[in-house]
Amino acid sequence: MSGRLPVRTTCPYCGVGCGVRVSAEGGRYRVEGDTAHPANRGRLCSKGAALAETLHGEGRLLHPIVHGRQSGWDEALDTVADGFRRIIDAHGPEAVAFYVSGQLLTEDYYLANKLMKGFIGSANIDTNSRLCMSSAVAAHTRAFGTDTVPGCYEDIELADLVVIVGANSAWAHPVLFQRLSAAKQARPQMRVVVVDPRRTPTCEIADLHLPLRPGSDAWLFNGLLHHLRREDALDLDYLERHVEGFAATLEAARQSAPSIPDTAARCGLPEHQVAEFFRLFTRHERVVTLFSQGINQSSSGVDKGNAIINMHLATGRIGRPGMGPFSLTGQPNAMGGREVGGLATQLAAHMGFDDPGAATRLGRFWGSDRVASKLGLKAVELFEAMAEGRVKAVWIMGTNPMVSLPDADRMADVLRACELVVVSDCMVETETTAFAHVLLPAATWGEKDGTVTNSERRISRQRAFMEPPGQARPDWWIIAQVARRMGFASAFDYQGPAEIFREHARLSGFENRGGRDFDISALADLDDADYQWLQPVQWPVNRQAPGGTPRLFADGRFFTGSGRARLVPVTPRLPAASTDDDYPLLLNSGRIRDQWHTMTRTGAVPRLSGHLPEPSVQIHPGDVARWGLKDGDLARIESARGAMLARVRLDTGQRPGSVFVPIHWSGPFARQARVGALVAAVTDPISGQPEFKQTPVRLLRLDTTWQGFLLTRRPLALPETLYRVRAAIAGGWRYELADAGSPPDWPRWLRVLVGEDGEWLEFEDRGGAAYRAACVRDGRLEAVLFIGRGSELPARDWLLGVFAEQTLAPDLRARLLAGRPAAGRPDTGPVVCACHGVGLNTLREAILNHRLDSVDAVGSVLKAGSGCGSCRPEIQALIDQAHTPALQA
Ligand SMILES: Nc1nc2c(c(=O)[nH]1)N[C@H]1C(S)=C(S)[C@@H](COP(=O)(O)OP(=O)(O)OC[C@H]3O[C@@H](n4cnc5c(=O)[nH]c(N)nc54)[C@H](O)[C@@H]3O)O[C@H]1N2
Ligand SMILES: Nc1nc2c(c(=O)[nH]1)N[C@H]1C(S)=C(S)[C@@H](COP(=O)(O)OP(=O)(O)OC[C@H]3O[C@@H](n4cnc5c(=O)[nH]c(N)nc54)[C@H](O)[C@@H]3O)O[C@H]1N2
Ligand code: SF4
Ligand SMILES: [Mo]
Repeated sequence: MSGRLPVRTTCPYCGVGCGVRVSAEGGRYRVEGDTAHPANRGRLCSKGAALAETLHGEGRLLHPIVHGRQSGWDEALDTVADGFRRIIDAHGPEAVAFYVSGQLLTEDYYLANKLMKGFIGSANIDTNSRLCMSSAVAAHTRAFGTDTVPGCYEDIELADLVVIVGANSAWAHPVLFQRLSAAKQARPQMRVVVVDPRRTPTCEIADLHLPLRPGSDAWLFNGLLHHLRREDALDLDYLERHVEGFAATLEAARQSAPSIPDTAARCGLPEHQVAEFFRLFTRHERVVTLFSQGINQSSSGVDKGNAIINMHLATGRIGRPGMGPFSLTGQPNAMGGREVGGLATQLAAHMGFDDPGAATRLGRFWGSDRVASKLGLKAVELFEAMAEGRVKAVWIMGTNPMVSLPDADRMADVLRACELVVVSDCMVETETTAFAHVLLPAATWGEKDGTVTNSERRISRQRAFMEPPGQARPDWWIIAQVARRMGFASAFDYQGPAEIFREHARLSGFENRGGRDFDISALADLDDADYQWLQPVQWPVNRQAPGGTPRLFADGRFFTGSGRARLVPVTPRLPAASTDDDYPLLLNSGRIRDQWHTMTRTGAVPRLSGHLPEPSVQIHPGDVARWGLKDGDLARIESARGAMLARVRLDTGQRPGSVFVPIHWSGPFARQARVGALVAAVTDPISGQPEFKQTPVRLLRLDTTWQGFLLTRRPLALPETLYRVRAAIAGGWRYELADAGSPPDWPRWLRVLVGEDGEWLEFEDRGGAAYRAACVRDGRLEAVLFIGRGSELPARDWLLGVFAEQTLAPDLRARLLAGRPAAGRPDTGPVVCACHGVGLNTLREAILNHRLDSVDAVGSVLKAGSGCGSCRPEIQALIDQAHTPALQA
């Protein structure tokens, strides 16, 4: 444990950007919310609260690997530099590419962009932010002339109406959601509207939920704009002085959504809901509209973003406290990546390819005559170019495209066809590392120093507090080393991240006479100690605003040529593909509460894996019978592109006709569970962002001859089965298994896998269709296996509790193979509160028996909901159910 503790740093997960304080306690790391950080003021969600449990180092990539062999850094770096050099010499700079990530630190990102655009001379650097923020970036740029998020988190608390569109913030931006919930509790007159086809936990605080037809948002906002005009609720003075494009935009709105009934019909909503939303928006001046992937990830995502911004501009509700359009960023440094120009469509420091002087300005600053002056390939185009052999070398850093890109199955062929695939990652086993010719071990959170920028433009430090394991190195170092070996030594001669940050800050002010919003020139002269102690600050940070800037555009001046903001006429479009007889359901994909993306960090933490341990497909109860399915069945989901397997979960919150699947599972955790395999590579024509939320699919019951589950102390190399999911549990691992063939010889397999030792309790029925076994070793449960046809298998929760204990209580031994407690003994049910390990059954019982009517009342009896608070919406839903007799289970 290092002497650097305690340390203040920033959470590596979502774009809320919470400050955390890491200290040492009893030889272990302790992570808590930083009470001094303005983003979270001490709060953390379930993922942030479990960060200490991710510092175990398991599964880490510890040394470079070149063509499958362990190597030293020199050999690996030379292989990368020589490979890129050789391909550039033979085919030109457009034949190589970087594909990077909003999870890199700003300093890493700055160097990757500088190397590719500044010195290799191609703009073929794109990032997973293409899949995430690029529609919002393009919408901002069209409206404001720059990629600017105008407001700050405080605005969400100050607003009288918060509209949440295409965002499940309760799960995806939990601490921001908690801030909003607290503000609403303090000011009950505040109104919250959620616009989302499905009823999500975010709806727990909503006064109005609009479960609109998937993809129909632009009609809703166009309808609202037209309504505002009819109601005389536009700010004509503001429009006159600060906005252009007014007439055409209003005309497009009128044509597409001329009335409330028409809007309601287009959006598949009851008229009274649309009318109520329009009334709320008209009545409240202080409105913040939060939007995220339900808007961005669409083949018309840019237009939808502009339809939202249009309403704010037309009412002058921007740039002042408590109002504005607010694009929520996903990754911890999605915003920082945009600052350094990490997208193929931008240049560094918010310069653009449309500015004819930008490339030469960058050339002057960097001392290079090769700066890219034409757009590079956007993510989906980039991988297409690799498939066609136009791009022959790619360096992937901090992202897992084999899982997260659309048409994901095809990516295996694409990467196989590529001459040189370099991957920098901190983990050995991801679906992408499997394709690397050169694998470079990256340092990760806790081991590296730098900065990140959150959704409200706040730059915060990530600080190292432990040494990287093995030979892992920070990404900036790896990039600089490759650059030097490619012949750019003097431009990449950095001593550390502070020096890179100063250069980045200097560039933001370089020849910037107020024409570029991103300006942190006041930070250009920080010395190393200032950088070490840099306090969270919102850009711009310059001579006019040395303490940072919470809000932009208060003066009604924008960064367009005319200084006016632009309204953008929007003609709504449906998703690219619609359902038909073959594919009658619409697949929606997104996040769950306790997992982060492809699970490389969160997947190994038991208390984060208990909430939703398996890939699932959520479906409305009214839809299942049609497909011959019931709750708990295994299903095969098929689209025209690919297929996946998942457990069926009934959910009355689903819009009939659509299903929801989480994005998180991939090879290391589950067989055939990547939802990306089903999604077609259809993108927005402007932003290039894929349409991840609307894919026509069909659902089939997975025919199995047997199903089962296994609890073990270690991960095991199990026999191949059709369905296999691994989840971290207290004290070991849980596997869910199923297959269509004859069952393996489990009694034998189990002994091979866990060893013969110990006491074996076994039960096998005559036909071999059922087998149950438990191995007790040194007084502790070593393994438990249950195999059967499916439905007769017990719920896993009680056994999980028994497995978690260090010693097996003697009276439980007799119950083991029954898999459930003796009558009258507690069975807590699946975990809802991850902090205090409180299960669903316990909560339901307590709510009924003690007549608990608030989340706080539940907290005072069970502690549930009193930790990080991420489960509070779910507890509220249970309370609501208990008080609505028809819904009681
Ligand atoms: N727990 C957790 N949190 C995360 C992440 C994570 O992996 N795990 N990832 C982070 C990242 S990178 C991102 S980008 C953010 C994403 O944050 P969010 O965008 O909030 O999350 P998603 O679950 O992708 O999708 C948001 C919602 O869009 C809805 N939606 C689908 N189609 C439509 C539509 O046509 N119209 C409307 N209005 N809504 C629609 C979905 O039903 C879903 O509830 O989360 C960040 N936070
Ligand atoms: N179907 C569907 N697909 C989606 C989405 C969706 O909603 N639906 N959402 C999209 C969105 S918004 C996003 S942001 C993407 C996310 O998708 P990805 O970016 O592919 O997912 P991650 O698992 O976050 O990948 C990060 C990788 O970086 C590694 N890593 C962690 N720290 C470091 C580090 O410091 N340095 C380096 N070099 N590596 C590191 C991790 O081990 C991991 O392998 O998925 C997109 N794909
Ligand atoms: S809300 Fe949770 S995941 Fe997001 S930054 Fe804060 S603690 Fe991390
Ligand atoms: Mo994202």
